[in-house]
Amino acid sequence: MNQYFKDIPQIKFEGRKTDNPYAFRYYDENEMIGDKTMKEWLRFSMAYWHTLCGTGSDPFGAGTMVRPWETANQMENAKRRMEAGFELMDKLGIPFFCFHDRDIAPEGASLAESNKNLDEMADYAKTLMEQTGIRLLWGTANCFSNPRYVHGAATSPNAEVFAYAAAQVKKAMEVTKALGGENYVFWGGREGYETLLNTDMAFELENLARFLHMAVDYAKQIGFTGQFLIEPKPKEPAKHQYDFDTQSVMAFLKKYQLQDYFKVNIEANHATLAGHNFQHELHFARINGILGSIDANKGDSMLGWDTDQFPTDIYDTTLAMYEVIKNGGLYKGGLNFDAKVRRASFEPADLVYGHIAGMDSFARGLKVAHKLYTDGVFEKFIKERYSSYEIGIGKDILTGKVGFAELERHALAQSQISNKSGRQEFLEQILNRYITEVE
Ligand code: XUL
Ligand code: CO
Repeated sequence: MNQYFKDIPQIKFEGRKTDNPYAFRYYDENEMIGDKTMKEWLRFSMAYWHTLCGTGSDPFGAGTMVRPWETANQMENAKRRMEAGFELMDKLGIPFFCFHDRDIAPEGASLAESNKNLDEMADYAKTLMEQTGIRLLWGTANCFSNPRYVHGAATSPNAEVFAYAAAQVKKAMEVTKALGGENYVFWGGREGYETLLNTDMAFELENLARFLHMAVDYAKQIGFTGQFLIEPKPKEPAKHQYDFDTQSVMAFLKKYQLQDYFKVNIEANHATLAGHNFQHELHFARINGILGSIDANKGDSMLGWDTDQFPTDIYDTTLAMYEVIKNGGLYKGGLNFDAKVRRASFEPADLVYGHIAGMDSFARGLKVAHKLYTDGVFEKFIKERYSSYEIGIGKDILTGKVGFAELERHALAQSQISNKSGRQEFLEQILNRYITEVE
């Protein structure tokens, strides 16, 4: 495949000393890190929407992206885009991709025509997947761009919209299954609200649960065994999004008996919009057994919206991979670059640089995190920090031997409590040392 990125060579691992901008300095897909190769740990994926459909337009100006494969005829354009996408993934050695139904095929004048376009493009994707060995990490339905979704999809007050969204998700699930997708994602694009003056929140949440139960039923019906994922995001496009963060998604799943069927797809920039950091969201998901997959990107601490930048912050990638390692890997999930090159990075080569930067940042993060983990740096400290629960009154609390009355007796008998330092700065210094020194 060498049609649209003719100037770009196959990107290979060349190590830290290389000056070649078209090479990996850290990502060596075959390098063993513990019991898995880098490729197995990281399971990189290209996000079809940003990389192939992004134009660079913003509220102040038109698109800037130079994409030599774009052409006027819609279906022809969809095919050329797809070829460009597979060529790019192939050259970068990216093993997976993710898409929305409307990314790969244009919406038609009717639902039937949209479905027909989607089938045609899914067939073409299958051919290119067979040719390259590239696989589908997840599929999803875009139930937010078309104006019909102005008030939401499953949470729209209009039952006709609920029905249309169901039909769209049904089809997207079928296509995901046909392409061997390992997961299916629900990002609640317009599932939220602007004002309670016109919103029945209780009813909307029930409808969202109804919709997701229907999806679970349909997956069983067609034998789709991929993992269902909800992607939390606190705001944008709606002021209040129902899937605010992992903790609220979990409460929702439990309340509506959906917890056995869904995990979360955590996006770094969504975590920061929710006032958390990336590691917090991953950690919370992991300790609750619902860490499914990752949308790998980063935000900008100066900007309050979803900037979807390529992830290049080694602190973030290290601490994210620390959680992935503690999770035993991502299983069916992967690291999907839900990231777009900046408006001013408009050449096709920038797509290559963006992905190389993201892949190397995560590869580096993986190496550092694995060393931190195997050296037990934080584990040992944390264990010691809670060691008062291993003996005496702490042990009695854990074994249920004592209640308030016994604890009051114990507290009254103590003359002084002594605490130990949390040593945050000391630990941050150790993290710095690992980030800069690990080979
Ligand atoms: C939006 C977002 C989506 C989902 C898939 O912020 O992240 O692209 O990842 O619908
Ligand atoms: Co995302």
